[in-house]
Amino acid sequence: MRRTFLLAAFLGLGSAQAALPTFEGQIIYQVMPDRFFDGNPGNNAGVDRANLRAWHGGDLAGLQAKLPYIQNLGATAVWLTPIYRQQAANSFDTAAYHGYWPADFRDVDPHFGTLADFDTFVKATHGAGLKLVLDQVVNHYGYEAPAVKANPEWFTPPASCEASTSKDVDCPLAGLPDLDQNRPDVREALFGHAAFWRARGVDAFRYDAIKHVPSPFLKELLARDRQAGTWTLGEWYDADTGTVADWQKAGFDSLFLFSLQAAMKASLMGGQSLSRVASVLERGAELPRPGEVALFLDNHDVPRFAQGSLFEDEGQARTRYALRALMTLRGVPVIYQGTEIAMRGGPDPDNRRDMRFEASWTPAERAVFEVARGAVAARKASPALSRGTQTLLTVPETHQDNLLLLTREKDGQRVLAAWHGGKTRQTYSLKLSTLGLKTGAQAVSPSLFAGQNAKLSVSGGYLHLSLDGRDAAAFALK
Ligand SMILES: [Ca+2]
Ligand SMILES: [Ca+2]
Repeated sequence: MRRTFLLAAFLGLGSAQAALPTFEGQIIYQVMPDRFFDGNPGNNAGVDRANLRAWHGGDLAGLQAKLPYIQNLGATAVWLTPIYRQQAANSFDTAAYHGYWPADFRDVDPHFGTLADFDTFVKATHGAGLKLVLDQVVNHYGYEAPAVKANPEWFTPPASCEASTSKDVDCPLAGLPDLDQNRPDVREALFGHAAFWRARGVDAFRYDAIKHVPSPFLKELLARDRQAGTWTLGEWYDADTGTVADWQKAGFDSLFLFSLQAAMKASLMGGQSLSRVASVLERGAELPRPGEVALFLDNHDVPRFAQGSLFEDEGQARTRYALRALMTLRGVPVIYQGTEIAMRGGPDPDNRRDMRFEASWTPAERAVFEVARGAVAARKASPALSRGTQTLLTVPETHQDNLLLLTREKDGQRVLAAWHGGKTRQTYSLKLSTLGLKTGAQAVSPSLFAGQNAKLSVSGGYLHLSLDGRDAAAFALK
């Protein structure tokens, strides 16, 4: 930061030209702490692991104990779903284990530990070389939070919701007590929450449910984050490229690209044409900062990726394919705990089953993990894959259902990524001029991903590509 400033000053640019916060090159691992690892049975009040709607006992101590696991996978950052103090009561027979029913935005829920435990955890995370992304709720309190009765004036009155022309913003989300950000005291409190966690060493915020929060407030919040160097990632459920682009222009560093998640699920898991994915990637030029956009296969709000196949082995095979494919794309990959072993599960709360670690894995789950680890390592080892520009190649129409090709380029290094959605191994011979690809003749090149039988060669103006069924590969291009 200081160096950037000095360089800017030297160039006479002034501090306003300081670099924007960036996560390009990072790989985020998403953790739901209650469902990750129990490091302290002493804080397990009300825990019932047989009930998916109850607390399960995972905590900050457990997460800290498992940082080596996250490092071993190769992730460089951890995103925690909210760890705030939650409402004590259940709502709809569900406990607040997920963290989205806050009662105190400046405290840690006792199920997760204490503020002191959080500070220790931040030190450990940074000591392990990982960045920390904290989930921030700015739209609502929990249904049963004491503040709802103590300070009813903080919340949007029912009449405002009825009269509103922006019902998404001014009406309660799932009936949750909706904060009125038009009030200066509410705004100041929310700015203060961000400052509170920033001061404890958090590197980035994931802002929950931004579709339901007024834009003028969000913009001011984001301006403060940017000023402080905090990277921001917004969750606009179902966002497509246009929504992500709009919000990057409005001050978010990143949003989750839900349209790509839906396309990857339909194509790579569901067996639909890869042209669905291509049609999302074709819009990449609309994004002001494509390298920052968060890319994911699943999360805690959608059914598990592997659940897209009825059969466990197919779910695992297609998850291996999708994890490799994800690591070839421009953006910031986010891996939800358990996706690296193709955990199954339907909609909430079934997509929040307890994480299982090495000792309880089947050989097939271990194989998925090794593919994930290998693909992450290959991405990190390649500047082109981590931070390169991305160009979608024009695949001949006869192959568009089963083949997707793109190049990534950085500092003169180029990588060709190939996704093959066919059921069996196939060799493609494609005319370079048709693909719009300029490359010199070269010898056979193996994939950058370890343990994969994929080959690329170029001869006589043709690209020859050989890939196993449902697999994605990445080749260094000369
Ligand atoms: Ca515990
Ligand atoms: Ca709202």
